Amino acid sequence: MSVISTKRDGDILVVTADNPPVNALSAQVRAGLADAMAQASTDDAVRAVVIRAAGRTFFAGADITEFGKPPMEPSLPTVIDAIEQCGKPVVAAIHGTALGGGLEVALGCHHRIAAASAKLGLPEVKLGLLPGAGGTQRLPRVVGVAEALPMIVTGAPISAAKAQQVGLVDRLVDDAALDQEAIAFARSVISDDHPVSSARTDKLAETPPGFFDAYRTANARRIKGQDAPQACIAAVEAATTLPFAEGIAKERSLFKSLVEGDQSKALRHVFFAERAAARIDNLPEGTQPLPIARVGIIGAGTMGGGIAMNFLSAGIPVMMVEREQAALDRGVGIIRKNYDATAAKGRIKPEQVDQAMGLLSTSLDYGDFADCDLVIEAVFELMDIKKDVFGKLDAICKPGAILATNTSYLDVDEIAAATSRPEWVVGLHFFSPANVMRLLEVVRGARTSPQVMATAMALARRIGKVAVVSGVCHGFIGNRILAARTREANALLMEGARPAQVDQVVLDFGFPMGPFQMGDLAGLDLGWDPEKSSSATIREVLCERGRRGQKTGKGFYDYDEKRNRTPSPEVDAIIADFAAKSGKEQRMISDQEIRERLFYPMVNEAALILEEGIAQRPSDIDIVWLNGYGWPAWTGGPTFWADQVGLDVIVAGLQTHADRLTDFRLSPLLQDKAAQGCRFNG
Ligand code: T1G
Repeated sequence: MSVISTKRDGDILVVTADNPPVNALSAQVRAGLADAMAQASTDDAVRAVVIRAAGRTFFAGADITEFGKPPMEPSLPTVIDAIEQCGKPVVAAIHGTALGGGLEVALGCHHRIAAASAKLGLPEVKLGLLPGAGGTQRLPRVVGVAEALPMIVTGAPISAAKAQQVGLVDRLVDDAALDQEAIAFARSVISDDHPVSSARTDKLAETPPGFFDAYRTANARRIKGQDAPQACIAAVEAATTLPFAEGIAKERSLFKSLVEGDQSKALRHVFFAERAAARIDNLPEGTQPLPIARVGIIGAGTMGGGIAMNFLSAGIPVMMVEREQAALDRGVGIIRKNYDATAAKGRIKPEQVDQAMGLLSTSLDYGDFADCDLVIEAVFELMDIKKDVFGKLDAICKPGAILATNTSYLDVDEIAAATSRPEWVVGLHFFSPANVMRLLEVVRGARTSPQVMATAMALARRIGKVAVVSGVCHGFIGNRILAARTREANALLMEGARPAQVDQVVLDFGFPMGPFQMGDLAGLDLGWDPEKSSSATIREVLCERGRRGQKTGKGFYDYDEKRNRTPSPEVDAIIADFAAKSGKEQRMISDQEIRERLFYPMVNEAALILEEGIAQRPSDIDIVWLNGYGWPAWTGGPTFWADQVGLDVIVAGLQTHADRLTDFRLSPLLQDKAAQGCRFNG
């Protein structure tokens, strides 16, 4: 099967790419395109060219698997130059997702026809790169800098309609009519009077003065610490200051430095890790997911309502049950409010809100779960309550219904044992806010059947979640590693560090928040019982003093009416007093020690999780922390970052701090890998 084929349609040469699954621009595809353009240029009977793709999409970009390997000719820029300088009109027929190098190929064409459902984008920045085949120089000339820069710096695709509106696409057509419309369009632009020169229009003159500095300032926080967005801005700015050829040279040199850098290696790791996470190891051949047509949810609180929205937005009917009407009404109100807020931002249409809300049924009677294919409980995080709920569900739900718990810590096997159908019990650990956070831990009980696992993973994809399989342990993958960090953060306070210093180390690492800022945001009184509180921990003392977090205007920090946080002398005194009573000497602690004491135990916990078979592969742990806890993606996640630091360095650091670490057991797997000079990720 040839990845590039050509066919004459009268005086039009139709060039078709066929390189499943996404027509990535591999070396073979590039060579085929180059040959086709040579054929078009030299054959006088050819008056115009259409470039199209078979399968689900136009070229979805360069072949990411080629990065990091010796480059193979012809390069993509060379192929695109051949298209642009063909001397005859070349028309791109775009369907699916024209992304990265795929859109750059289309930009080298003289015209672009798009199916109405197509999307177009330059997502290279998400891989720690920039469009390296002319995109930073051609796109601004076609659509103007104001439209081009956000597309390149955010990597977000635009719809075909928006592409037409900004001049990126000449014509929108019905999906089914794309091929013939593209050929007809090509025929319509054939002209003897003016052979095609370069396709480039030039909207650069529209660039407002000071545009780039204003953009840098407005986006400083969002792109802090990341090489690719900064390079994207520099490349597009070069388009406005340099002749085309020099701008291309600037783009190439920036691309070269990015592709060889650690941040792009990390982000390419994340790209493949996210796809690997969807795979369930050792799934028996032929295991098929079950159809899920109706979902039941117990609990209309923050979690229950957020979970419900995932299914409603995916067009899956939901039956939501609460114990009291008031709680049910409140829950429905929150769902509607969330949808209305999203619609107000223009992210969904009002009719989509009505459509989603129309799929929601409510009841006070568990009996209404009888026809559900899946029921998810989001009740109070107490084992006795969970077991009681599952006992009831077991009696009510139809045979073959899946019973899922949203527990974030508890033993899924113990919950499953409360039913007569442990094979049908699974953990679906959503992260709050459940309608926003992409991560879903799919917790496989000892008895959970492969078909239930396959169904849960397929459903996760259907509702737009990034799902990771976890085994059963306290806290599964994410929260177990979080607990390791929290233990050390608290220990560091007792030894003399202050909340703001610890948080700043985590912020400097690239997280959006530090552990104590997170605690204040979530509320320090989560799980705190005033009746039983006995000043046993700093957190209890803070709660007893009314310092329960942002919601009370003070927690580890003091908050003003705009919720700006400032370190609190009262908290420092509480910590010092608590440490003194505990006989802990206070000392100055360096940021480096804080960094090692927070992150190295997390890596060790990741190794223990792998040893115990809780996670299927190291990169799954990265996906959990990237999508559930804000680990900066440009460092790849805990295991990829550990590989970059060196496992030997991490083991040595853990041994240095061993006598200060809390509840610590050095992972034999980590030790062995370090001793053998191995990495987590191959
Ligand atoms: N190269 C190689 N393989 C790719 C690929 C690519 N560009 N895109 C997808 N795949 C594989 C993917 O690993 C998976 O493999 C299968 O295809 C299906 O993908 C010079 C330098 C197109 C929106 O960043 O966003 O161009 O797991 O599961 O959910 O300036 O794939 O089945 O073995 O994601 O339907 C820029 C990346 C590259 C687009 C489809 N392009 N791809 O999503 O399927 S850099 C991108 C996607 C570049 C130029 C620069 C998505 C998709 P497997 P999938 P999907």
